[in-house]
Amino acid sequence: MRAPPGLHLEYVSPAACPARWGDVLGVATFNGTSAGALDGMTADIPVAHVSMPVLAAPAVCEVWRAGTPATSGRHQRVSFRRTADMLFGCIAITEADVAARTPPASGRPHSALHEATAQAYAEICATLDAQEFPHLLRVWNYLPDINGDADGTERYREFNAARQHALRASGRAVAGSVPAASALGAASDSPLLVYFLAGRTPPLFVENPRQVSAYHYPRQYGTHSPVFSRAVLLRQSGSLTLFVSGTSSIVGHRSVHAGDTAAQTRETLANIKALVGEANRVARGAHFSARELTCKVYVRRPADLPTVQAQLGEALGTGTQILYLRGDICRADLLVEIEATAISPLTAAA
Ligand code: 3EB
Repeated sequence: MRAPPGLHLEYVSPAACPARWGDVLGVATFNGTSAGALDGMTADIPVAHVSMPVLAAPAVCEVWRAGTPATSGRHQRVSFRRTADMLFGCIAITEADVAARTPPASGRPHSALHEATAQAYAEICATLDAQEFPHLLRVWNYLPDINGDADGTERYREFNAARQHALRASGRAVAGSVPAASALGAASDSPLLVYFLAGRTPPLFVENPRQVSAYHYPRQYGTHSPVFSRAVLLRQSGSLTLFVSGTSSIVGHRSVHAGDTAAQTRETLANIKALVGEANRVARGAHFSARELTCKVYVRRPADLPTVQAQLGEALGTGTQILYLRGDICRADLLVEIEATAISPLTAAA
């Protein structure tokens, strides 16, 4: 069996992981799938171990394939694998290690999370510069205890400040031409984990007409806005890929439907549908439908799973691939967040 050309994404159980690894760019595992379970098989393929329980299914692997043979490499602490036009990378940094290396006695100016985030982004940007992949397309950020407190500031805000500083220091945009992203809370003893996809040609950046751009959020959400686009569209190798950022029950810049999981899920789906409509409007040849999205759904309270599932079933039907995870959302009043990917072949005419 040959993989079709172009980027490919699937969620599979570790046991069903493919025997054929040549065109696999990278893997993310959930549910604390032991490092060992994949080790023998994955050889030098980057694996991002996300410390987040899978809901309603056993352990799951998120597998990104390129459709053409890939080669692996390492730059500082970034493990990566690439083809001629796509690069997958991941980096994990333990805050305790950062703190141990820079004891407070030496006048550490920032929290360990700030330091870990700055280092992760500096090393990611250095990797992309060295490999000549200038365009960060999609980034997944998992940080422990995201709603907790770091020296008097919410840890997510601390992360935002460090991410923005590091991107600017590496000469990158902090608004407008910025990657799609997700930022979620993982288990409290886990490292800061960042994995990403990068390309050689610029994508289209898509914003949601129902929402203020995250990089323009007012200061009530933190001194430094989150740096991400609502979605990114990539035209490459005969296909069109839509990366939808983590999306929540936010209208304008405000969280809506506090405490109401069903309503938050419906609002989130309305946001995703608006974004898909916007992508179809701005990209020649795009005919995406919400029903063909591959989704990752983060649920704060496991007991809310049936409520969330019912809303998704109603809105998306039964044909979509959906992975449910237990995770903390970056605003304390949000109960659910959904990210998505769609890959569609481009016809010659498009
Ligand atoms: C939001 O819309 C919800 O900080 O990278 C979604 C996607 C969210 C990405 C990020 C945060 C991020 O603001 C939170």
